Amino acid sequence: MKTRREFIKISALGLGGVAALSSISPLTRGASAIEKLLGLNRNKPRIVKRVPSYCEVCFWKCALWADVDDSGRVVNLTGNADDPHCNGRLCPRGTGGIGMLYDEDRLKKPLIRVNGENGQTFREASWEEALDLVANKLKEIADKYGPESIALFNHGSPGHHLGHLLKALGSDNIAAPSYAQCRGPREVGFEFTFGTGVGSPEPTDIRDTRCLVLIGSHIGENMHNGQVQEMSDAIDRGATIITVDPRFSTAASKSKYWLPIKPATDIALLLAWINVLITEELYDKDFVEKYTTGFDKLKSYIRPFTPEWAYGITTLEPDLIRKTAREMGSAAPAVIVHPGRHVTWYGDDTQRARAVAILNALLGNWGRRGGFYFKEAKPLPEYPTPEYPKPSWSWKDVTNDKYPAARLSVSNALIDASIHSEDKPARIKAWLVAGTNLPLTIPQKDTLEKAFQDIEFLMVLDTMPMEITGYADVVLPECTYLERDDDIRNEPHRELNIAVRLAAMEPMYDTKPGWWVARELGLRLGLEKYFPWKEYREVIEWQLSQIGTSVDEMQRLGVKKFEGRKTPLYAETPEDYQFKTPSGKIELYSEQLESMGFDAIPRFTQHPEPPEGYYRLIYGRAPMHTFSRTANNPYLVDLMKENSVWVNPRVAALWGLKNGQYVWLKNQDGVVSHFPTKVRITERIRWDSVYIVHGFGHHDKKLSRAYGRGANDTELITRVSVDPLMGGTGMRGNFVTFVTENPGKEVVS
Ligand SMILES: Nc1nc2c(c(=O)[nH]1)N[C@H]1C(S)=C(S)[C@@H](COP(=O)(O)OP(=O)(O)OC[C@H]3O[C@@H](n4cnc5c(=O)[nH]c(N)nc54)[C@H](O)[C@@H]3O)O[C@H]1N2
Ligand SMILES: Nc1nc2c(c(=O)[nH]1)N[C@H]1C(S)=C(S)[C@@H](COP(=O)(O)OP(=O)(O)OC[C@H]3O[C@@H](n4cnc5c(=O)[nH]c(N)nc54)[C@H](O)[C@@H]3O)O[C@H]1N2
Ligand code: SF4
Ligand SMILES: [Mo]
Repeated sequence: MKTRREFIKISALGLGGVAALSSISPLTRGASAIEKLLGLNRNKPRIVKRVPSYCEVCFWKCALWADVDDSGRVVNLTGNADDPHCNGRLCPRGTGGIGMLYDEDRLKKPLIRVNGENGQTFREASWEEALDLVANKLKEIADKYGPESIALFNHGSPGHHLGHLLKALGSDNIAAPSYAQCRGPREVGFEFTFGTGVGSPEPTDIRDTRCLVLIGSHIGENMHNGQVQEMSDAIDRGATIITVDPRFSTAASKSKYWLPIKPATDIALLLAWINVLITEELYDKDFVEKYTTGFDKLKSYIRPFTPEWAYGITTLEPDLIRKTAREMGSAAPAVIVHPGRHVTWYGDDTQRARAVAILNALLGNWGRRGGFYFKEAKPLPEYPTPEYPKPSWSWKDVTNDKYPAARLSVSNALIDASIHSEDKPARIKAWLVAGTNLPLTIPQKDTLEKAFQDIEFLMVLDTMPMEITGYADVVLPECTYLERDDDIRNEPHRELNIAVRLAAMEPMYDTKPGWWVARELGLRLGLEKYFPWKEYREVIEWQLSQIGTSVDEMQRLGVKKFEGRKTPLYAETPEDYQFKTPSGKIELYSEQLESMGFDAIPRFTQHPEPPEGYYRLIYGRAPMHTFSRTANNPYLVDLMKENSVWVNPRVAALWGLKNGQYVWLKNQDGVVSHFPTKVRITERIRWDSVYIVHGFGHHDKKLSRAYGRGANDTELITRVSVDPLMGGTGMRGNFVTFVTENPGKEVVS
């Protein structure tokens, strides 16, 4: 049924009940962007209470206070001074998070797909009707194909609630793009080396470091709050920053050394650095002796990989490679080679992360001040509910263990398992999607489209009419994070701490919290024993009582710190330290990988080069936006409304491009961006690459501020290099050229 799931532009509907922004926003119209951002209302509101929450604009989860005025509206957000994630300061996106609440384009009522005379549209529905429909569909599909045939794609807090529902139903086919499209390879690379992954927030002791090495990692544009603050403090204290990036990033501009590497060659640089550390005996000999295995094998393996060898590959001067390796060696152990975060680049990403891990190990910085500290989370008991039924299969079984080192579900494997072919019928039949805009998040649009056509049912829980909602059979409007209670944050950090998120105001429109949606569906599916509470506040209260606090106390504190770490922050008696690897040591040479048929030590392999007249498409972050989720935010749009394409002057001259001119980008497979983007001519990018900020080029017309603004990098990423170890989709092997005439593409999806 190829027409069963057309992309529906929600704009085709009269949504009704749309209050004008001026009547709902506490922020005076006409106020400047900064005034708006800071919540400086010209008619200063009277604050009557402040409610603790933590930010959902990105996954650093800064704890904050929501100021509520006498009419019950949130008017201002400020960082919680006791929070180790933000130290009392929100980033621009966090402050502008209030725009999520007052975005008049929000989803306001449940929507159900209907086949009408003029094709498919959505009609508004009551929650009762929409939930009944979802529950009936899930029941029908679970009865027919087993509950395992239902998958959940999620990112952020609603995922936990729907995950609980799905596990109670009997499926653990649950995936987030933060694994196979983001940090999965780094977790796996570090696990194979140190026995533990990196996790979030990264336990990098940046505030006390003497040397920070950033490989691609573009802190400063990547605005992960605590990290940015610590990096800025480290710079003030005179720390050396070394940035490896084909683009002169904000971080590069703060660096003593910028290494404008040829993209896709980082492993060669890492091997050369390892070579210098070993041949010049700059590594930490005691540390290596005590805690590592395989040093001798590494030493003989690394011999040919000199800076001169790497020069031919990376285009980086041998002298610069040596100098920077010496800087690291002399700062050790107060040195960090940052593990990065979005690391799904070229398909050999787990091995690149291994090379980063090996380099860190040689520098002896594990468990050392100014290196990596030992993070610890406050243990928090789960609210008691019955054990989940055991699923009879998961995505690993249907893919024949294709990605042997994947520890979490691989979203692209679940998508593949949703596609039907003659010889391989689809095993996944229905999707729940919560808090992830898959069409702008998952590369290879054609594959995703096939899955959209083949699945029998798609429910989306979102706050905005994003691209993903256009594919849904049922759209459920979640209220924003400021309008709901949610899970307690107990992420690891230097100090044990928790933060709460309590509803600061009543949900606007006919929107509901994720926990409520999960419970209502649970009740309809006969899973009431998994939801033995009425309000999520009861779960929070119970959990808090288990760790000696209460909602009352947390309402006053927002963040609570605890004594009683089980491990010291830094290694005190290193003799006793056991790594969680098979050998109990840091594995410089991985016999585990070797026995699985993979390289025991990372190897450099050449990746495809751009064809004549094409440039490598690289992408990243802008400080005032998060992925695609903020592109329509009324306050953040004032700071940046569209992306531009960074082009080297040599290339611009070759193509006769002018600064500010709009161009379309066309990739190696002939795919042209739906919308044009402005040319930004700058020496800050190598001639062989172009750069755009991810998250723009929205094609849902209901996004009144984001629609048609900028180019969408994801639609140009038609090729991926899949990491054979963990399934991560390397996305930087795509090449684009410029189209200066309007290709006049019909914008349908
Ligand atoms: N081309 C390309 N692809 C990428 C990346 C890239 O740089 N380029 N980056 C990758 C990385 S690192 C990551 S982590 C992922 C991120 O992937 P996603 O998390 O999918 O990113 P967003 O585009 O922000 O989509 C978030 C969705 O959640 C919705 N949302 C926001 N708040 C709430 C809420 O409170 N409740 C609910 N129910 N929904 C909410 C938003 O409206 C939006 O539809 O993307 C990956 N994919
Ligand atoms: N403002 C803001 N901050 C964010 C986010 C956001 O959406 N907005 N998202 C957060 C999330 S989930 C993540 S995962 C992180 C991602 O942020 P990071 O992990 O810091 O960075 P990446 O996205 O991997 O890489 C982007 C940088 O890599 C460079 N680059 C491209 N190709 C190569 C190459 O071959 N080699 C090298 N050495 N560099 C290369 C690009 O020029 C760019 O500067 O950001 C986080 N912080
Ligand atoms: S870093 Fe910014 S956007 Fe992310 S959680 Fe913190 S304040 Fe929010
Ligand atoms: Mo990410």
